[in-house]
Amino acid sequence: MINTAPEGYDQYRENILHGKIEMVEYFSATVGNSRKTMVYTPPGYSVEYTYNVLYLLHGIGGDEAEWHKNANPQVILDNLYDDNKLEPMIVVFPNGRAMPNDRAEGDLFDPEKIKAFETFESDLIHDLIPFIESNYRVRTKRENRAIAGLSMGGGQSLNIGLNHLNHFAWIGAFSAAPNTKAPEVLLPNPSEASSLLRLLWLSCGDEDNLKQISEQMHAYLAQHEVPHIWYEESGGHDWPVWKNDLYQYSKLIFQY
Ligand code: FER
Repeated sequence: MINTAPEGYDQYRENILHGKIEMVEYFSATVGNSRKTMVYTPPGYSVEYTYNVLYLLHGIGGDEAEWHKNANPQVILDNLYDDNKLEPMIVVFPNGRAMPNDRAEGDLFDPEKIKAFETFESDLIHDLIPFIESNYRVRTKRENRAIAGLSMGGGQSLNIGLNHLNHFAWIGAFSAAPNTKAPEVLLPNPSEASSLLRLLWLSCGDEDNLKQISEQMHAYLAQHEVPHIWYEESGGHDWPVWKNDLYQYSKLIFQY
């Protein structure tokens, strides 16, 4: 049983160590131009140490700044460190719409824009991860890499994560959207996936119209005995749910 995040979990604390969140750019051979991503480095970030990395993805209406603008993830994470509930990790907030104009403007359901959420798989694996690994002190084994996201980004996390279990051991989908591939496509070999996964997390608000996507995945996982967490919480397709998910999920990853 997962309890809702305690009161104050998302309130800025004055007298603690704080991490840093900043915008950086990397070159994407996949897209053919320079792309933006936000990167959070934890309190006390030091080149003396090596870090785990969580890639945290946005929804259909967002971009690399969506989490930062709506959820103050740096505050949630700083507080978790202060409470000794988090393994040190860098959190990368990419832009999951991998196309030359990746702004969240115009018709967000334009097929070209939806396709760009698929193209991101290549951008992440071939461009962004290598950039992070050559510019930050990070650990590079699969057990040191996690992927999670909300809605469209939740679908991406399942599609990309389960297709690259050699890259990711910790996978989380918050309110996964209909871009999520069919469970039997994502997990053709459930027992192999089970042995590689350290955490497979699904969550969704009970008032979310997209809940059946998560329920369908959960049913398949249960049927094939793939260990996972299915966390149905109160709420809709909205930030209070995703902030709570970040709080809950981030505590579970990189616990070896
Ligand atoms: C859809 C409904 C919702 C869909 C995507 C979404 C690709 C994404 C929602 C979000 O990211 O918040 O039919 O199809």
